[in-house]
Amino acid sequence: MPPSAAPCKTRRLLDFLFLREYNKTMIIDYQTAALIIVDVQNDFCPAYTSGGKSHPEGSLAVAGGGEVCVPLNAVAERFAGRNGKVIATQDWHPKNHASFASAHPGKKVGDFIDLGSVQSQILWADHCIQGSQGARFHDDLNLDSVNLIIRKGSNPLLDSYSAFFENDRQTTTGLDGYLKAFSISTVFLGGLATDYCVFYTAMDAMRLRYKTYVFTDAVRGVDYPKGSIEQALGAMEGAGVGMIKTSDIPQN
Ligand code: VGL
Ligand code: ZN
Repeated sequence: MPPSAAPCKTRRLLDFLFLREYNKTMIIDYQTAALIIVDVQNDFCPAYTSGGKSHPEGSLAVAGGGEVCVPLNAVAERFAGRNGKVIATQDWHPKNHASFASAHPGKKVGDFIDLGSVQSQILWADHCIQGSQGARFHDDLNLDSVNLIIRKGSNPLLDSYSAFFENDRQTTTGLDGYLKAFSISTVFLGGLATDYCVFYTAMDAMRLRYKTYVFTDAVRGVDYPKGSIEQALGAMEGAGVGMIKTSDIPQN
């Protein structure tokens, strides 16, 4: 359940005063904050060349997917330099995963099905298959600052959009335990895709009572069904997620 409206309003007012009045400089306690980089993987990115190596378009490419690398690298370096935690997630499906249209004869990409406890699971093109090139992180994402990699979506029968829980909303990925073990109470999110894995991660973070921010310049979305990016951004904001830019993080 999202927290009640009152704290959200207060929170938005505080963010407003804080970000505007203090010249958009956030003060971050890196001991209690973590950066979560969601699914910046080849299959979610258009074709690109990096270090002389060309990569084909990913099977579930989102427009501008690779563009999140530069701003996220900058924030990750900042966190790592202050001994803050940086977590990266990886969609990591077995072949024939239940979220693939190919696993359901007669169904096609974009169809919806009921999947056990999960109603209206969208069927995707095969993507992020364990060990494949498409499942690897984008080559321009700097992993040097990353403390922990969480792989999700490995249950062949269940999808996992959120970095915290599988789509049954109950099975943990272990991320909440990790963050709690380090007394982390604030999370900053960026990555792919705005309307799926970033959205579900942000909503779960709120449900788990983390103070939650999304970097609007460091996310890109699928926008299927049409309008789902706008809807996801609106729902996150309505739930009290702070919408900020990576440039709001002080770089000095
Ligand atoms: C994602 C669709 C299917 C995501 C993962 O990372 O947003 N979207 N699997
Ligand atoms: Zn997936």
